[in-house]
Amino acid sequence: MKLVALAGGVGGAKLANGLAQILPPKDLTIVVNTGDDFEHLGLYICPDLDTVCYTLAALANPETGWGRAEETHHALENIEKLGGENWFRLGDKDLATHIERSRRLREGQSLSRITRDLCRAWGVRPVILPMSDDPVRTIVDTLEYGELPFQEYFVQRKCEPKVTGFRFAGIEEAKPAPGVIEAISAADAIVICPSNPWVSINPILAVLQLRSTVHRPPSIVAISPIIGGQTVKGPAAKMFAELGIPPSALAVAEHYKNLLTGFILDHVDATLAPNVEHLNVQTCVTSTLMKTVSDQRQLAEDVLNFIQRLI
Ligand code: FO1
Repeated sequence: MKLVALAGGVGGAKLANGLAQILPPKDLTIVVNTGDDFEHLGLYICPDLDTVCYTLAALANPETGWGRAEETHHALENIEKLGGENWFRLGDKDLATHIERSRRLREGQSLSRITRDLCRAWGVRPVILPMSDDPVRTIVDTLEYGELPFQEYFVQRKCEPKVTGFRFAGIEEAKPAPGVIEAISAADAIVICPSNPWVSINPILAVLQLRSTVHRPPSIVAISPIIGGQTVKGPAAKMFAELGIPPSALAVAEHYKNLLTGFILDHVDATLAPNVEHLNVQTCVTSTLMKTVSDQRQLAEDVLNFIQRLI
């Protein structure tokens, strides 16, 4: 079975890693959000791409889910001593990625090609593609400060401002990266990973424009990032609430309802399954919490079995 997984952030990376444990590398393409990318300390940082790549390379920091394992912060500590910015925690090993990627981007190489080469160096075998080689920037509209660039909202202000909306600067001009539409056209299904629907998946969907760019979109299955009304990590539930939508797995299914063939929700939310089915979306109830690599693999197996039943 050929799959395309849409991912961003730690939850997406975990399920992508589970899928990578099961599927042959040639059958898995992971398309990653780049709306979180930004320039910082003169470097081009791609947090979601790096989180997915590090996770699949078994290099990710197990406590945070982002950044590198066994990391040190000597460079950042010294930047701080010089009066530089230290709010975005860039470790020494991680900095090597940003320095090398920034150098190659300045030479005119594309983000997708650089990502391919970095993955090769890290021994990552499934294809990992940025959603686009063109710059897209997520801007969070907030009650207190108006529009904030994503990382200023997320890291610097710790997701505390109240969200009133989102904008993806550059989205009109952004084309899907080379290989993305081809992978989707050849896929049996698209898996929308349990990533933040507003800021991780919406930018990818906005770039893909599935209905107009893909002749016959494959089955689409989403996994709820909201369990029992709460997100495992990150501000997705807070965002739903601030936008006036009670956060729940049902709210996630409604968010994607025009796209979905199937929806996977946790046992905790089993009572919501009939409401999701009323949206004309088939459901699968299972354990969606991924605390260990074996949980990632188990959820990936459940996703694949569910898709087999749908296609
Ligand atoms: N998240 C934080 O909450 N604080 C940080 O200092 C931080 C640094 C960081 C460095 C590199 C990287 O690849 C990711 C990093 N993240 C940090 C995570 C990241 O900003 C967010 O998880 C994503 O953008 C949201 O998916």
